[in-house]
Amino acid sequence: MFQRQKVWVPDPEHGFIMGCIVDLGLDECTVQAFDRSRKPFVCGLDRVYPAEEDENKEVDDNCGLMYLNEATLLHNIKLRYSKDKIYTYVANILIAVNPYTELKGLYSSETIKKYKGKSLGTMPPHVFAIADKAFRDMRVLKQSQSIIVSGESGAGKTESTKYLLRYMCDHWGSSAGPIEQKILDANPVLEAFGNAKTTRNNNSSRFGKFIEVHFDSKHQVVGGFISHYLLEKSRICMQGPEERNYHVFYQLCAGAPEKLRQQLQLTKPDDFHYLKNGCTQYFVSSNSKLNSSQLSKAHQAKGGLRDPMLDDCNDFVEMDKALTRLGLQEQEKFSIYSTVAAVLHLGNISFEENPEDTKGGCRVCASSEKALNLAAGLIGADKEELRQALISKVMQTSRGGLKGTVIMVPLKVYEANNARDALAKALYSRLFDYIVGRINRSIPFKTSSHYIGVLDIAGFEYFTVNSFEQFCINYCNEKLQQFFNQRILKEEQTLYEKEGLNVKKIEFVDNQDCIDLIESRGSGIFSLLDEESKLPKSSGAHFTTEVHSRLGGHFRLALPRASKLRDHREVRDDEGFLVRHFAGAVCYHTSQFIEKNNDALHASLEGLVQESQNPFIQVLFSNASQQKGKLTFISVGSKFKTQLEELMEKLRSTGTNFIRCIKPNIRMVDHQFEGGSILSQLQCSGMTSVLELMQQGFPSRAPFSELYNMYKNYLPPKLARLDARMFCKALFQALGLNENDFRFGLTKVFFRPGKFAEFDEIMKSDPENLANLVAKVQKWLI
Ligand code: AOV
Ligand code: MG
Repeated sequence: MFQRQKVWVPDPEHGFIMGCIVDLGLDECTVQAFDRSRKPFVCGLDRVYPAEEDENKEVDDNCGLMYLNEATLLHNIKLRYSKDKIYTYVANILIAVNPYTELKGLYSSETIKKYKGKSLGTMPPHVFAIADKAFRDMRVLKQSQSIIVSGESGAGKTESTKYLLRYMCDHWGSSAGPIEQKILDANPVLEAFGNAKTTRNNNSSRFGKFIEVHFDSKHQVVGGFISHYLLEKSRICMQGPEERNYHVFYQLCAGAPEKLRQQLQLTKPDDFHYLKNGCTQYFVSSNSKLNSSQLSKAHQAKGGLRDPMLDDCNDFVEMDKALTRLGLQEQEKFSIYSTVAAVLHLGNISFEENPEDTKGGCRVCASSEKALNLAAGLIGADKEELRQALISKVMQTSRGGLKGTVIMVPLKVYEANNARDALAKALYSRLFDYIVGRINRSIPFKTSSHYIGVLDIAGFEYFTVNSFEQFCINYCNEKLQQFFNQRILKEEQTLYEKEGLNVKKIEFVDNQDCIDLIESRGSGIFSLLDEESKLPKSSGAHFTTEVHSRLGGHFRLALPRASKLRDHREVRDDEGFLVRHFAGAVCYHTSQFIEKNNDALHASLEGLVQESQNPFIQVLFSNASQQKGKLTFISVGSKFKTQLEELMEKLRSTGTNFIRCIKPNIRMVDHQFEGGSILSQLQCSGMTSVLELMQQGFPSRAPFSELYNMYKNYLPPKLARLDARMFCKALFQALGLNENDFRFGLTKVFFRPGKFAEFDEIMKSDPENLANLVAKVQKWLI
């Protein structure tokens, strides 16, 4: 750093702003922003970054910048975004900024054709380029590949995933074949059942997925396989303000044929308790066959919340067609829709205190008899049995370790509400499992040589209040981050080896300690939670105390004592704990951890669904964790841990590609770049730590041909006639550059941080200097 140097300094709103150093201290400096309305200010040198000389220069790959740091990265993305170039590389990692508008031709069949068979970097950055790289690597290296798509809610993961799949299932720009079509058809179905409108994204995926496309030895698509993770269950019974339940509920109400709606007794969303807690709009295209009152209702929904992508009526038709193409017969579809309707009718059963019950039990409200009847009919249970299972539970007394008599314990109103919601959640989540399984059965493969897997899973999350869901997703992101670091590092090192550079090993901060804190068998947070659940009187407060007393002192764990919630409410110690994740510290509220970790039904309800007269419901619950009357408790956390381990195993065995999606603004509008939030997304996705990691090696790199073209006009024609590699060698030799600052690879020159810029400066400095230089080069050549 030097006086008058052009630099980037941190700014909460824009991420960074440009200025120049007016006073330089030992570890601080004073900067005058170019925006003269700001007064000069002091800034720590560790947060000040050198800026590129030409501030309008943008590059496809950030590694082509002279200074590679988080500020120049952010600026490059911004410049490109303003020109509708939403994709940018950092080496092989693709950064994708959500344009929130259709960009003409960006995903057309012609574009697909252009990317087929081209190596990365020869065409402008694109998701298609990543898909093609994965495909070529699979063929050449004979190894399965994975593409990890990450980013926060609304960043564009699911859309990117769809484009990747379309590219892979595309026959060189022509239409998809029958298996490919089925793989593509999985999507509208998964979105209907697993996506919902949230305040962050009108079509938010409320589950994670890993979609494998399998290829035979001739590299033809032969089938697929989908794994899914952590469907959000709380949404089935309750949604936040302005949010909706899963799309399928509204699709059925809006788009199902009249006969089906009558059979299932489906009316408008406002009639259902499970749909009216959030926003009840449903979206209908004007050419649908609804009666006039429904239509006018639907059109009222056309306000600011209406999303052009959401059309419940049309989406039902598309989803239904997709199910048919996937091979589902009318009967099977009917069973699926009936289960969805069963959930809705269940939700309409309410309870009240039973004055006749001396033990404080409850009864079904008289006004809910119809709903009880409908729900029982749809799940194939006797109405009275369903009533009993909802308002009481069977328990076995035990004395001195001996099993005693079976007794019926009446439930209080709130307990009956919980039991009803638990049944609704179990029905819906089992239905979701069934649908994924059913899709998999329709895209089977007998032989598969290799596959390309695409992972679409939520990124690191921190909200005002963070609960079990955030804990699980952030745990997953710790694992993925570790994997990312290991892979990127390995890639850098492989590249150095391939290019014949002799570089010492790069070190990075491993987050294994954080992973251990969460997942260690016996002593990790998940284990403590499972232990707590098995106690006769478990409680969130006791669990929290256990976490602090057994794990206190761990570097990554802290009391949330000092922290205040954003609503300025103090958090008490027993309310939770704080974990220092790689992307920042998150305070978790533990009050609902125990319930959310346990998705088992109580014995009477479990018995009810197992003995259902409806064969479809029986199938849904056939693999329940019940062994001869004994419930084996498999917690949500431990199930996720196992699933995640399987996923990591798969990822480790594949070649990997990363796509980091970025949400440009929270208003979900086009052409608005909120620098501060984008910078924080880059930090959370581990991009800035990649830059740090690269700083230890040779982050800036330029192919010989590029350097040649950049500088040939500065030198006399005689020198400019040399071949590119020779030209560069001569130049570097003559300049007497320090060997430690750069390396010659086979195809590129690699620079240590900042050294590319120094070199550039020498080249463009005064003519006298250059004349000396030319003389030196000529001497060296002789
Ligand atoms: P997400 O998958 O990352 O969020 P989506 O892929 O659903 O986000 O994208 C959110 C919305 O942004 C989409 O519905 C589109 O309207 C728009 N969008 C995204 N990518 C593009 C693109 N390439 N071109 C045009 N519009 C786009 V979440 O599932 O909520 O974590 O849970
Ligand atoms: Mg999504």
